[in-house]
Amino acid sequence: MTRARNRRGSRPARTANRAGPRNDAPIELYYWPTPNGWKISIMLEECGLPYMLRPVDISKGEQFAPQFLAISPNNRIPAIVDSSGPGGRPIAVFESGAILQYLGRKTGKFYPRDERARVAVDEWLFWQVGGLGPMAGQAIHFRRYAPEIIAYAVARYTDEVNRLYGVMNQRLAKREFLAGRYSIADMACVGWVRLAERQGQDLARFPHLRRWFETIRARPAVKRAFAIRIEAASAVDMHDPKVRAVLFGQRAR
Ligand SMILES: N[C@@H](CCC(=O)N[C@@H](CS)C(=O)NCC(=O)O)C(=O)O
Repeated sequence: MTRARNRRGSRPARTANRAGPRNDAPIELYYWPTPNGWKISIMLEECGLPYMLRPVDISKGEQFAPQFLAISPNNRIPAIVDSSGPGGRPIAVFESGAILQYLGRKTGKFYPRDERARVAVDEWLFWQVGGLGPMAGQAIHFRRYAPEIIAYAVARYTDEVNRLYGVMNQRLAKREFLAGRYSIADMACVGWVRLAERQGQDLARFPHLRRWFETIRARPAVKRAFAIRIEAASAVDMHDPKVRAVLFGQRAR
């Protein structure tokens, strides 16, 4: 893994209080600037939680490093390590949806406690991790990275993402945010909508979705999360055979 970077500046490492020592150590975010990575940087910024970036250069295969696999056995970012986990002991969490729910429970923010409201957030969160993310990912793959243009695959994934954008657009016609109030479900989706063009989608055709996107993009925390630059990521060439060999054609190890 590449050099860690302190995102939120330094804070007093520990503050004693009557309940005993409090651990203010930053949450470690194993990160690469992609729609799945952004979900968690957005949530950490929104919650004002101190965190430290641990960039994982997925173009170089750092996601297969044994230290990373111990945290994220699916060799995917994002993952977090929270040294002040349940019972005051460290916890590692992988899968973006699980991380968002964990941080929502930990902070009591953007993940309502009321059961009806929570079910609505869970519905849209699972809709994203099981639908929008994988379909948009495939659309981008077949439109930009496949070694040959396979018309059927391009149409299939572009159409499916189009359908999913339509579902969001309709939902947002009557609500400000996907689950009513701004929540982790919106944070899960916004990074994918940010890349609409790469998925062959035109936001002008989805006015409610566009309004939602502009509203979220204007939030200071989201601006900060989207502004994080990882130089090595900007330099990745997806046509480089070495990068392609790492990212594509992965099989069981
Ligand atoms: N279901 C996972 C998906 C995560 C994912 O696909 N991460 C990508 C970056 S967006 C990754 O780490 N790719 C590394 C690889 O393909 O080896 C989640 O929601 O956390």
